[in-house]
Amino acid sequence: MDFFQKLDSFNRVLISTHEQPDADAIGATLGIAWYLRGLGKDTRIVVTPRLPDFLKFLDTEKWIECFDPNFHRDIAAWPDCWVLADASELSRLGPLKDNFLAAKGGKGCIDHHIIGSSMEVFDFVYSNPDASSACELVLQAINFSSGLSMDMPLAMAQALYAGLVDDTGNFRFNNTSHTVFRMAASLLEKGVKPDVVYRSLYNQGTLAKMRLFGIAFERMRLYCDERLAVTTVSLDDMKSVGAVHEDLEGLVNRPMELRTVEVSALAYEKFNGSVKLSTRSKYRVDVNAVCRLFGGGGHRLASGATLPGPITSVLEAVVPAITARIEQDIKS
Ligand SMILES: [Mn+2]
Repeated sequence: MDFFQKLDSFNRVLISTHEQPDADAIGATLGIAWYLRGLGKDTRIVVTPRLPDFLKFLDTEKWIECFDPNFHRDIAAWPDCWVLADASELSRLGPLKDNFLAAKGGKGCIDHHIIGSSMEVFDFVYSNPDASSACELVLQAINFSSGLSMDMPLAMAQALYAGLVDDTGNFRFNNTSHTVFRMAASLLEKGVKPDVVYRSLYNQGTLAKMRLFGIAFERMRLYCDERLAVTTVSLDDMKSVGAVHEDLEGLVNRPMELRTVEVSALAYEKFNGSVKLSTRSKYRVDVNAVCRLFGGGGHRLASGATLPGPITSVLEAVVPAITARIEQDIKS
């Protein structure tokens, strides 16, 4: 199925992604917008709650709108097609979900997460859980690997490159295929500077973020013969150092640096009183299976879920579930 062929019959395309967008989410929405605008289509990108500061360098044309319930009151009426990139599970849309459901036009999705429960709402789906990133899927959908001669603006190439970089953990995770490297090389030929993207994505931290990581590491606990690392962050923790939720980006990956750790779990409080659980696995343990028990999803080695608070009751449920999964998946 050709993703962009499906979009061909539409003229006003709205592009959205999951809540708290990361580099892949933003890169993919921008990549799609650049491509469709090149075809003369009208596009808008709406994200929630906002475009993180460290990703603003990707939005060179300032296309990205932050969802505002008042300003975007009639957003559902605007598109003749609404596309989700890097998300297919509607619960991950946050406050955009109701508008998405209310929209009358076509609905599509391009995503590399393990397919969730809400697929019947889409008219067309371009999905492959083996792809490293939504940006890889966008590049595949525009036939980029065979389209070196394609005229691609630098800003589009840079946005898609940022998604490849971030979702492969800087080309280190097991989703780093030869296809990813070929695509990355082709994007460099369009003028992308890897050091510029690297500095923009990873060297934009604040003292508040580093202090927050300090609090989290200080409190980190190991379970299950030190194979499970659990970190927690409360709203009070964030307040005490002046940090915000986007400062949590990257935290869940850090305990993976410990030799014995197979799974890292981070639980943090959201403003609405619920707790977001974020999990990472080195390579043996299926953390997606665990997150699904709690209504979440994602990838085999990187998944998440949202549970009712407080954090202590989340840990009471989650730690035994992850421990059981570690014992099931690692037969020593
Ligand atoms: Mn992604």
